[in-house]
Amino acid sequence: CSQSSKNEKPNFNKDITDKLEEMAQAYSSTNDKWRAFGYQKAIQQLKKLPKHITSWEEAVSLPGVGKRLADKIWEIAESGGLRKLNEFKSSEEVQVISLFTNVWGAGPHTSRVWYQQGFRTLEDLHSKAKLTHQQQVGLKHYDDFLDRMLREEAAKIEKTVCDAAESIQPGVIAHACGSYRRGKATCGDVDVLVTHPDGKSHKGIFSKLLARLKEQGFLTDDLVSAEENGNQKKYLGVCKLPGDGQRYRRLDIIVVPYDEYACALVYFTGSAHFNRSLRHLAKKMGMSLSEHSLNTGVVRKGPEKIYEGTPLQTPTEESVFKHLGVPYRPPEERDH
Ligand code: DCP
Ligand code: MG
Ligand code: MN
Repeated sequence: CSQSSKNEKPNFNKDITDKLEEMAQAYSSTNDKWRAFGYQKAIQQLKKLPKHITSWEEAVSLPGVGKRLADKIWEIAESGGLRKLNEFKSSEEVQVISLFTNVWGAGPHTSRVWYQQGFRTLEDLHSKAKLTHQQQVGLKHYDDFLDRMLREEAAKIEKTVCDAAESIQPGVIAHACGSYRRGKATCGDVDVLVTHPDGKSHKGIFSKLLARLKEQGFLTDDLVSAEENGNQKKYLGVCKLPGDGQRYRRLDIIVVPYDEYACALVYFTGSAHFNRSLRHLAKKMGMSLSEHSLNTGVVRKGPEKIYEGTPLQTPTEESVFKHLGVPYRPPEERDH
């Protein structure tokens, strides 16, 4: 869906901006927003240049680029590498903070605070850190949550949820979206989208479905037990298939009204990158796309929406693509 990238100018300094991008990434992972911001500004300047950087002086003359950043730009231009980046990536701080940000429910801010409090290992977090409920669950299942499951296992999880939903409300529609629907060989979690074609029976399903799955011992921990988003309800939790040697897996369940189904299906199928491209496209056409609807006649003033427009009829995914004036893309082709 990256039609817009065709119109983008070529980047003659990609070797440099790629490395600086990594630096910015590393700084934002340690929550050093100002440094990350400085790098981003330099990257923007470099991308605008009509040719590759040829001297240190040229680098330092760019707006927002000081002597130390110019040194780095010139080091990459000359040698192709950046020693500081390698040192930084192997530094204890970056290693520990990335260990901590992999705890579900801990972001870069919390991870940095833990580092500053002197914690260095998961055992330190377990015994000394003040953890939220989510972080406790995240820590307990640290290895399982980082492990991606095969799509065959995701299919079994999908079936467990679908069978329970069908037993509560016959005629229900329940499908795994996300990476599973995109046909990926492995999945980080399972995202089951639930609706009912009669337009009203979805309402009673959410809490009964969760209660049923807990009764079965299938759901083991809640991360977010009920998040209301307009007429949609979302559950984030943990499940485990019956039998020996099964691992704990992340499961998301989203219940939506039938008139929002197609937009929700597009959204939860993703990828996140593909969704951004579609939203960008909608915006260019004076529309706006969300997990709820595709609206037309949207009025924006700068980045702000001053009139949110009116929802178009979107009975199917195909209709969403059609309104946006792009050919239908099957889920397997929505990774970019
Ligand atoms: N999504 C999005 N923007 C985000 C997060 C999610 O548009 N910031 C949408 C697109 C995703 C879908 O929700 O495909 C499901 O989110 P997941 O985080 O479960 O991502 P995937 O299922 O695509 O990948 P994974 O296999 O890692 O779960
Ligand atoms: Mg997923
Ligand atoms: Mn998910």
